[in-house]
Amino acid sequence: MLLSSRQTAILLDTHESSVKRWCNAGELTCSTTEGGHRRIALSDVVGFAKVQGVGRDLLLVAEEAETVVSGVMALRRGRVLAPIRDQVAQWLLDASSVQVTALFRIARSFEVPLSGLYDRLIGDVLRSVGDSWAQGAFSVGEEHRVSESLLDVLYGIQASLDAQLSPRTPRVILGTMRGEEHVTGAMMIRTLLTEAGQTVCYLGRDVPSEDFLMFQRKHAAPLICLSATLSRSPEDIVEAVNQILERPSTEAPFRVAVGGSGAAAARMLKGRLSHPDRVRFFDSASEFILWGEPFIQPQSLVEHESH
Ligand code: B12
Repeated sequence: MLLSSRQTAILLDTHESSVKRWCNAGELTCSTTEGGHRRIALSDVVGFAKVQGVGRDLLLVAEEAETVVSGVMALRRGRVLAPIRDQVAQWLLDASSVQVTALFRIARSFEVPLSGLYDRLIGDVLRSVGDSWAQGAFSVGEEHRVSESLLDVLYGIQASLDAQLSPRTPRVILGTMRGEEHVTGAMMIRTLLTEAGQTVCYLGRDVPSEDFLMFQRKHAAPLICLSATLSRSPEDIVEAVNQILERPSTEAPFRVAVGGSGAAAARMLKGRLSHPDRVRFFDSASEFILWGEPFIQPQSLVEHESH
């Protein structure tokens, strides 16, 4: 696989001018296109990184660099290649969170949005894990191992984002609905909101409806985010949302965003919601971030929605 000097610079965590200098000095092997652009083999970049001790993340995935870099390039175009999906599944199964975190950082430095990584790459990985489990090819322990490794990655991302944020009053209350143990989707939304500069009141898994309300009241938060997977029935999701909507929205008005694999089926029952205008269902994290973009810096989520 051949890389440009800019791509090489990103992988080596350095400036393009340094790459050009190393090429000119013959320290980094490169060829030149007819148009005069430098092309550097990924294997040479990895070799250089090892010798010079540069490119921390590249070194962490050095053995699988081809899979990672070609997979990241495809993700930039919105595609998930099978080799990177299988590699991430294997790393999660091996509890190699460090490599997955390095892959995330590499993808981020190539401008793959975090929401895209979650929806496409991690979504695909977990779907294939879920299918294997349903077919009996994956044990419960293996499924837990994968989820816990992924949570390690997500908590790491959360901690690094928290370090860059000055805490403010939370504007978003987030958790999984009552009875819902699948928590990775909610953690993903937490990191995305934090990345967007929001302080999130995160309640984790299996949260009773009244507790979402309690925290909404405490912080006068304009948004409650609920995560629910296919393991919850659509009727149960709608009932949980209705319990939350019971509170009159005038005191401290708020909306409810429902996401997770259960959201699509629950959306079909939207007519059963007591205040459908205050609820929005999301199929993906990317869609949510797109919807939320205008309110990310802003006065009020509710104001934004009513415009
Ligand atoms: C890991 C896993 C588990 C782990 C969860 C560990 C954990 N700490 O989270 C454990 C082992 C505990 C588990 C338990 C169970 N599971 Co399970 N599990 C999964 C698996 C493999 C992955 C789930 C996951 O994390 N998905 C990844 C997230 C990223 O996807 P997502 O939820 O759709 O979220 C994305 C978007 O929807 C969005 N999003 C998510 N939340 C929100 C919120 C908002 C506000 C917004 C805007 C967006 C948003 O962002 C995410 C990024 O793309 C799925 C397989 C699958 N296909 O999903 C099965 C799966 C969901 N589980 C299933 C089942 C059946 C169960 C159990 C009932 C098994 C059992 N008999 O005990 C229990 C139920 C537990 C409970 N009460 O909740 C079934 C559900 C199918 C069904 N119709 O019932 C699935 C589909 C597996 C299968 N193929 O059969 N499970």
